Amino acid sequence: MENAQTPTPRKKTILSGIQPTSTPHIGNYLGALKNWIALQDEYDCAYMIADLHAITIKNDPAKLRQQGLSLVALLLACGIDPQKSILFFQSHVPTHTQLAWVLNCFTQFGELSRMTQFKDKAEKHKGNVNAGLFTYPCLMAADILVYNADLVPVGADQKQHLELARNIAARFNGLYGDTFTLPEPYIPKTTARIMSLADPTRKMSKSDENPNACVTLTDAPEDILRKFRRAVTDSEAEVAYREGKDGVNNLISIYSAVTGKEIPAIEAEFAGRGYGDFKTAVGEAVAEHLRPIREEYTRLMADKGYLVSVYKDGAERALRRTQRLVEKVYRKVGFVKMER
Ligand code: ATP
Ligand code: LTN
Repeated sequence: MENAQTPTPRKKTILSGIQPTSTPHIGNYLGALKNWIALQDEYDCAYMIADLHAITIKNDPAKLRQQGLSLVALLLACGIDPQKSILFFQSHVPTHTQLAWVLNCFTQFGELSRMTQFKDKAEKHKGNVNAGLFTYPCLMAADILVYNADLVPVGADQKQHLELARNIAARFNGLYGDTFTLPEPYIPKTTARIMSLADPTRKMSKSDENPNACVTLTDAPEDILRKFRRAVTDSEAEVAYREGKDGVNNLISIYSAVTGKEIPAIEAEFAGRGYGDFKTAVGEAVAEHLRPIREEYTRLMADKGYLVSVYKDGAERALRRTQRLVEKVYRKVGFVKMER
């Protein structure tokens, strides 16, 4: 007899991560986190706090711990829903490092040497060019491949790491038969690279020494306004999105992302008005957009028991989801099966 019911297609899988190195900024938010939230209904999502990756740079342990916990609260405040998505700490789920070791052995020294993030960070942290910083992309590939993720929402700076993850996966599949899904990057069009407010030729970064360069998700409204009013633009006084106007383009992208207005509408809105008005409008729109996030964050930070229950449950689910794949990989490369 024919089965009248068509099977529901499997939801596609998403995996992404963020390092707990300091409070996320609007670059992290508009480049990646906003998509994390938006994709939760349509995909099976696993979101991870990449604490293992964070120690590739020198960190104060007490600070790292505190930032890890507040990042759980902030991600929930941004809209991660633990009923829909898995939220966990990378260090709580051993399958990531179990797979990473194997992937290390399928990645060439030359490939890792070409990674621009490695070159940048090695230059910036000359006294601590550790092996973890070098093999960082193998652990990131493991994070993604261990879930068989289809899609990885990230900012543009992570594209090269994703291409490497795909290459490692394809290489392994070529040698051992179909094992890993080849992941695709999911990068927003206009906000893939939010630039520093102090130097719009450089990406906004948490580690910027200039406090006016970067707006974090928990900044007070008056600080947000001040930072936008001081944003570096140009001497033309024309709010237009075009090549050579890095500072203005950046502000238009941010304004568009938080208000939902299209770029031509923004240009029309500020035609004939000075940069002063425009910068104030962007600052106010960002402060207003972040207000509910900041309020919810403050509320959640007072409920540590809830935060613990979320990341504990997340780690358990993540482990269950990924154990079989690691066993499969270990079998394929020739390890004797561990009897339990
Ligand atoms: P930073 O360099 O700012 O210290 P990071 O890039 O080292 O941060 P994460 O905090 O792990 O590392 O980044 C989380 C997500 O934010 C990634 O998907 C990354 O691509 C994205 N991202 C980081 N900076 C920007 C930016 N300026 N614009 C857009 N997306 C960004
Ligand atoms: N390297 C990433 C953080 C990260 C990540 C991942 C992102 C670690 N593992 C897996 C996507 C998928 C960064 O944003 N700096």
